[in-house]
Amino acid sequence: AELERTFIAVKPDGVQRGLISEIISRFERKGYKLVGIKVVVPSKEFAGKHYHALKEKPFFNGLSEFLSSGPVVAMVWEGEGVITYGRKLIGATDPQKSEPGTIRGDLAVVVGRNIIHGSDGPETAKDEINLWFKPEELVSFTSNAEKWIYG
Ligand code: YYY
Ligand code: MG
Repeated sequence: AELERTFIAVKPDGVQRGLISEIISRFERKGYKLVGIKVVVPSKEFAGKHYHALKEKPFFNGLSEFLSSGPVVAMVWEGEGVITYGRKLIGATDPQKSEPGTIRGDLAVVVGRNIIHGSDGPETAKDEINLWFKPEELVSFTSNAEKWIYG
């Protein structure tokens, strides 16, 4: 299996609502591998760095405030196609437009409280993983299930 990695975070609303295990299980059951995880309360400045691409948007300040309002579960998931397929598992940005069966479609109602973040491409995945994790906080291992997931 190819070493593609993406950054996934359960936002403060998902943590407060008790949805950490629900979100982890959707990635885990799919066959993706968890290679890094921690619980952090990001500062507003750090949240702004994470969302730097959106700094001109009218919702940027509220978004940075929200991400820094409580514990976030920061994760790195690995597997074939995990960046693109991870976004499919998550669903559209606005939960009103997310398909049923997706995380946001099943578990969220409004765009400002959409419970989960996922990197949107290879470059952002690399940048976000580097922003949130030190190299030594990530593991590399072969899971015994891989031969059954990938053949
Ligand atoms: O990658 P994704 O989270 O699906 O959406 P982005 O366009 O990157 O926006 C990041 C974040 O900003 C989104 O998850 C909710 C919030 N947001 C908002 O509050 N209002 C909008 N109109 C658009 C996005
Ligand atoms: Mg995004």
